[in-house]
Amino acid sequence: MPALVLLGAQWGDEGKGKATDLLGGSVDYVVRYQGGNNAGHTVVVGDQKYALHLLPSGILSPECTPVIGNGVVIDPAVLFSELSGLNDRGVDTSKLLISGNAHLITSYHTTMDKVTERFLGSRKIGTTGRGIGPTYADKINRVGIRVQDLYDESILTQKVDAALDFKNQILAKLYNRRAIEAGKIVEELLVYADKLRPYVSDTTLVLNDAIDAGKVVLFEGGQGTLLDVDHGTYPFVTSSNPTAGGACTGSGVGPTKISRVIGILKAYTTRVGAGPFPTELLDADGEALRRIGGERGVTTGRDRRCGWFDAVIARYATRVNGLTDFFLTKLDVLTGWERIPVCVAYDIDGKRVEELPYSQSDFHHATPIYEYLPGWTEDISKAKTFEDLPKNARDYVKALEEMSGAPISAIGVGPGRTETIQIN
Ligand code: 2SA
Ligand code: GDP
Ligand code: MG
Repeated sequence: MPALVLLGAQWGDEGKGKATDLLGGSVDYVVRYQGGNNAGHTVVVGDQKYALHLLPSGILSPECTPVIGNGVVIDPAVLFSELSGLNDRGVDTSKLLISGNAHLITSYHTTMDKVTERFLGSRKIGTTGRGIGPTYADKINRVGIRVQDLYDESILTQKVDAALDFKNQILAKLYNRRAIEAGKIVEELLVYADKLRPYVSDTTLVLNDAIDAGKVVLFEGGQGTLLDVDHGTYPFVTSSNPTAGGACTGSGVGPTKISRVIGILKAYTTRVGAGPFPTELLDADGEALRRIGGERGVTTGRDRRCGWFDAVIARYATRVNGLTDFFLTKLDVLTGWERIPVCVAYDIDGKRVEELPYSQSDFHHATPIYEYLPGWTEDISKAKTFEDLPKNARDYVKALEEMSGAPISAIGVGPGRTETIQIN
C-alpha cells in the first residue's frame, strides 16, 4: 500500500487525530495537505492528551516522519509554540519536514480574518479567526508569502509590499484603519527564517522518492468533506480542499499512488461555525450529545452544534472522495438512548431527496426524514471485537454501513488508542 488518505466525512472533528495516531505505527510518513492551525486534532495516549493544530498527528509516533505539505498554510508563531509544547512533554519533533512552497499566515491575515467576520455581522462564517481564508485568498491572488521567500530578504520585501498595497487601501477606505507597515511584517517574518531552516525541504520529492522506495505515506485531512471549498456547504466552508483530491494538490503526489481513502465518520453529526445542518438538535438530545461527546472546539473552545447521524452526507462523502472504507467513531456516546433517529433522506419542499442537493437553497430547505433504530444501554467502551457489542449496537453499525456506501473497517468506542474495534 503506497499511499492512503484519511479524512473527515462530515463537518470535521470526527476523530481524525485519533485515527491517524492509530495508523501512525504502521506508516512511514504522515502528511498534512491542507488547512492550518484552524484544525484541532485530539490524540489520547495512555493518560496523556495532546491537542494538535498544525502538526500532523503522526508526530506522536517516533518511527514516523511528519510532513507539512505545500497545501498547508503556516502560522510560524503557532508552529514553534506547538513544537516547544511537545518538546516539553518529551516528544521528539526533529524529523518534521516542511514544504518550502507552503504559504505563511502573517499577522495581517489574522487581522483581516477577524475584521471581515466582524463586518459580515449576522452573515459571518464563524471562522476560527486564525487567518486561514485571507492567506488562501492571497495564494490564489498570487500575492502570498511562501516559506522559501524568507531566504531572500529583498524578494520578501517586494512580496510583502505587493501583498499589502491593495489591502492597505481597503483598510483605509472601507474600515478606516491605519495602514499595515510592510517593514514591520518583514521583520516579524524574518525572526523565523533561521528557526525554520532545518525543517524546510522539497517535500514533493521526498514523498515521491519514499513511495518509489516502498514506504507507506498517510495523508491526514483537516476539517471535513462538507467544509471543502468546492464540495462543501459553500460559503459556510473553510478555504481549502479537505477532500481526497486535496491530498494530491497539497502534496505533489499523484492520484495513481493512492490506493485507500478512509472516511472518518462520527456515529452522530457535529458542526462548529455557521451554515446549514439538517439534523441539528436544538433540544435536550442535542445538549446531551454535546455533554457526553465532549463536543467543544479544540482550537477555539466553541460549543459544537450537535445532531443525529445523516446518511445523505455519508453517501455524499463516499462519492466525492471515492472512499474505500469508513472508521466509525464515538459509538460509545450513543449508549443509553432508547431509540436512535438516523436521517435516511431529506424532504425538500414536499419531495423525498436521497442525494445531497447541489443547490444551496435546496439544502437550506432540507428537513430530515428519519428512521428509528433501537438503542442499547450496555457499556461498550471495553468491547474489543464486533461480537462484543450488544446486538442493537451491531445492528446500528450495519445499518449505517449499508446507508453510507462503503464498508466500516474500525469502530471507536472511546477516545484512547486502544478503545477501537478493528474489523477484519
Ligand atoms: P476557517 O477558520 O476559515 O477555516 O473557518 C471556516 C469554517 O470552517 C470551520 N472549521 C472547523 N470546523 C470544525 N473543526 C475545526 N477545527 C477546530 C476543532 C474548530 C474549533 O477541532 O474543534 O476549535 O472551533 C475547524 N476549523 C475550521 C469553521 O468553524 C468555519 O465554519
Ligand atoms: P478531529 O479534528 O477529527 O481530529 O477530532 P477532534 O479531536 O476535534 O474531536 C474528536 C474528539 O473525540 C476528541 O476529543 C477525541 O479524543 C474524541 N474521540 C475520538 N474517537 C472517539 C471515540 O471513539 N469515542 C469517544 N468517546 N471519543 C472519541
Ligand atoms: Mg477537530
